[in-house]
Amino acid sequence: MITFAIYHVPLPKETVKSSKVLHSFHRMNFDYDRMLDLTFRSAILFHPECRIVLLTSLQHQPEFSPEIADKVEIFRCEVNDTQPMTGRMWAELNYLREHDFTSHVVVLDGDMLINANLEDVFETDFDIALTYNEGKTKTDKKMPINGGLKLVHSHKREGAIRFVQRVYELCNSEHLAEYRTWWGDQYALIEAVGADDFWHRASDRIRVNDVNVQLLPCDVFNFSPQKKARGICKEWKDKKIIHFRGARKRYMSIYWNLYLDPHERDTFMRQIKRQGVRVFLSLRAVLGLR
Ligand SMILES: [Mn+2]
Repeated sequence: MITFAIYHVPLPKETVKSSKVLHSFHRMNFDYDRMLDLTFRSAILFHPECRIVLLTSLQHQPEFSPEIADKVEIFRCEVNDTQPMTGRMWAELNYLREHDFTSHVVVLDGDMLINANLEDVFETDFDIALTYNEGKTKTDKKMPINGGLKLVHSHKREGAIRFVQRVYELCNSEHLAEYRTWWGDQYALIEAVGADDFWHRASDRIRVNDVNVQLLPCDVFNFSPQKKARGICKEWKDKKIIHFRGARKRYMSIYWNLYLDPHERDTFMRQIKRQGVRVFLSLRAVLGLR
């Protein structure tokens, strides 16, 4: 079983205005509630038994579509909404501390679509898995580990919590203070793993202070299509998770409508048919027909 947990707290206008990055996204007027809804629905599509949890502030009153409204669990904690990166790490840390660990936990961004079943990833015995990008861009060199996805193994409570606690502390430390609204978690992640250990690793399994960190390639597990519309003109069947980072957010809903919504409808029709057969069989039994 997997629990999918997403952090989302609406940002105060002043915080958006004061950050260059946030300002450039928010000008595009993305429908964050719709995106969040689709991330959860995509998780259910490939994991019908999963739990879905929204990590949010004490005040936020989220609204979900009828498809998932009854299923979403809300986890509240006190967060500083003017510092979204530290706020998120704080909420994730608190959630892991409270989680009963009867399931694995996938902590993910609300601009992602789950595009495959992820159970087999957990056959490897890691404490926490993170996705990396070894691209040649300056950003990839500085921040090779993406902040949008963390996978925590249900057998590995202590190690995962220790690691996330360390990332939170780094994120909140003075030398990263200027990145608390954006990038902070990614700087903290590579610092927690150790940049030297990362770039000189012998395999994708790194041991950090007794914590087993599994590295997974973004190309499969946290894939970002190219920014132009061409990026979604085909279905990415071989990608496990698709991340509509930055301006790609505008294509998330279109991708869902084109490729995942038909699956959701098929699943729904199958359920109705199965229930129909059950009703028919019980009627037949009641009436004593053969
Ligand atoms: Mn994202």
